[in-house]
Amino acid sequence: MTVLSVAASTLTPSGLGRVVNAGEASAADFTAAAEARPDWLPGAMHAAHGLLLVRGLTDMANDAGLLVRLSRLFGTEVEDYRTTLTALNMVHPEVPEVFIVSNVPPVKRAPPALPDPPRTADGGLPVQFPHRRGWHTDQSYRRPPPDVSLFYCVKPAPKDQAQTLYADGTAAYETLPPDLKAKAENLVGIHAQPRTGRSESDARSGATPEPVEPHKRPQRQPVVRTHPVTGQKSLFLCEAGQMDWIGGPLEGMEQGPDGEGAKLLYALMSHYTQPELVYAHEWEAGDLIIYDNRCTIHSATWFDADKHERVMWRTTIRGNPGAEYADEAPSWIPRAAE
Ligand SMILES: O=C(O)CCC(=O)C(=O)O
Ligand SMILES: [Fe+2]
Repeated sequence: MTVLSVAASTLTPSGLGRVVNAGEASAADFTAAAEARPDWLPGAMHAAHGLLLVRGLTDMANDAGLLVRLSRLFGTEVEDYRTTLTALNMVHPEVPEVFIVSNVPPVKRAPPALPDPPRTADGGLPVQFPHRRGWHTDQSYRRPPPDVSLFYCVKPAPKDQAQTLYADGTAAYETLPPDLKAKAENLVGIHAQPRTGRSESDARSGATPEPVEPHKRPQRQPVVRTHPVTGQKSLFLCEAGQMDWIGGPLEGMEQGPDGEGAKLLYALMSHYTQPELVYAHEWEAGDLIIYDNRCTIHSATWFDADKHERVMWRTTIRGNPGAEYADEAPSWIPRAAE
């Protein structure tokens, strides 16, 4: 029998992340054990500020359907990427709920650039914004945004490359200095889909923004979200890559990359990603990370994509975004009249 248990210690001193012990269980047995106690994994995730690590599920790589079964424990709707205008070369050919993050064809996604300089002054991996870029919560340019993502390692890059970094939004909110907390409290972020003409370089080019189809338009999101299950408040923000640099990034504040809105966003992001709040995961084949997009952010790191192949599978799950989004139609699905 597979016994599910979770480590006592957290992955950051701030309380983010716990390791789930899968023992010697096969991926199928682990999945069946989790399904037999459907509240257990979600409960463990909530108790760890929205992050769980399961190691050793190597044989899940032979059955992507198991990742979808585990995903269903975290919400009613596991995204079917064939129905969400996702480029099909990034979708698993047999299991369309699985999005593939890889430098291998047909996906051919390039890793992010190395930070400048590549290491911190004491030789460590840079994690804090703005030294580290790319921090985001998945699909924050959609309303409602997804609740949870599962991220599974089929083929890792070598150690010391292609880590994924996770930051603790709950602790980030709790530890905000009073002046920043007061400013953040009722703030609204404006999030934009990449490659819709709203990026920082688009804003700096001075070109007139192209009209965006309604289902690709920027979306408003509260900067402080109250988690619908735990009731805890957390920061909900991305840095440059998923914000609207033409009409935002923060509603009601001076717009554009040099405005007062950008300054406040960057102060909040730098606080959010301080090393005490960040867990850097070195991937091994068979690792699964479950992360709650409502209360964490993450960032990919560089690897040498000319020398190494990396293959990761991701699912995104919706169903409980909180009262803020009650009864909203999905913003990203074109409607008949459009
Ligand atoms: O490749 C990574 O480590 C992270 C990718 C990512 O952010 C995502 O797929 O949502
Ligand atoms: Fe992501």
